[in-house]
Amino acid sequence: MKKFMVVSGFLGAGKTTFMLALADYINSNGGKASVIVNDLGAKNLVDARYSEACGCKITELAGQCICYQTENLVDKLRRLMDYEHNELVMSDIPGCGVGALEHVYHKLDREYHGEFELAPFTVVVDPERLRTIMPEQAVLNLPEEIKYLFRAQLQEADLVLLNKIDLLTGAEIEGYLEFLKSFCPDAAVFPISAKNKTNINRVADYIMTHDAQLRTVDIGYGGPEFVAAEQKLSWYNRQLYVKICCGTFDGNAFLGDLVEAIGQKLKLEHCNVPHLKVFAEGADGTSCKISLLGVDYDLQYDSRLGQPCADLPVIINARATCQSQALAEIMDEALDETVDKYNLDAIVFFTECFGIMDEGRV
Ligand SMILES: Nc1nc2c(ncn2[C@@H]2O[C@H](COP(=O)(O)OP(=O)(O)O)[C@@H](O)[C@H]2O)c(=O)[nH]1
Ligand SMILES: [Mg+2]
Repeated sequence: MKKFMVVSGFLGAGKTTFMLALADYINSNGGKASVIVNDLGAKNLVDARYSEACGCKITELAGQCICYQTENLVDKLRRLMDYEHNELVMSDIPGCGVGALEHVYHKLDREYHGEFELAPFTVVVDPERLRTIMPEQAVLNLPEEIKYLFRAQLQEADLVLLNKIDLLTGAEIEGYLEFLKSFCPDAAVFPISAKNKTNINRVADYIMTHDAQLRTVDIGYGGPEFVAAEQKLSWYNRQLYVKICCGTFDGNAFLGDLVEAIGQKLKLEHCNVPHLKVFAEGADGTSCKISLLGVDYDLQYDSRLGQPCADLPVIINARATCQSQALAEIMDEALDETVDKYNLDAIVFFTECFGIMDEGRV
């Protein structure tokens, strides 16, 4: 069997955490599964480095969305399936992405018919963001236009995973499931916690025993609602190196303060950052990964450095609702201030900042 699965879902919904949990479950139970990490921008993005730090052997597919690099995707799938004998290969798409049902599944079905078995098209959902399209119409600090993405992503799903149930009560879970079943009548719906690995076994069984439905869904791809939503988002990727002239510094605290400073500055400018990720690997092989899912939330440490550092290579990825120019300025200011606070020198060796509609990246 050579199954391929796309994992979609909004920024910060838990796609990467879910793929790592599913691969770990399958690999620990006598199977073989592999993860492709897809995002926009140059290589060396946080998800890829963090996945490797978690012990997951991944394949990075950077630059553009997988929707627009089918030949590259197929090369990687052939290697992972024919030479490395994976029975399941999964790939996420950038968290603002929609259209992979047509541009990946239907395209593979048309142009490589029969070569790959397509597993259910899977969409990971963050309950907090889902509330904005539920009857209660929760107001989060996000542009209205973004709701198009939440709806369109769900419309494509064969399998919907209500994630982060560790943060919910039983009654809340029931309420979300009821909504999802009515909104996505053609999809199977499972509640999971990717972080705590709850129900990953049930999802694995479902994926390995079901195929994609290959429905034809009109999500208005490229239309005015699509353009309005995508235009709200900017992408920012930076790699830098910080070092202290003598002694050591607390790398976990430094990175936390850097994320706080970025979040506060964005908030002052009435902007938001649906997903800000920072990653740094220390000399002892331990790493610090921080996620911030919006300026109104607390940052989360997904891992921490094990010892004080003399120097530290850092990767920052932000997916923000902010003009790219303003975002670049905020990033520079936040870095300068935090570096000063810890008496560090910083050498920035790579920065890219682009609006999501630039350069035809989506
Ligand atoms: N509480 C909780 N947090 C989660 C869960 N899954 C993911 N997260 C956190 O949500 C943040 C974003 O997750 P990530 O997998 O990077 O999202 P992605 O952008 O969709 O790939 C990280 O801080 C994760 O630790 C979950 O099941 N429960
Ligand atoms: Mg991710």
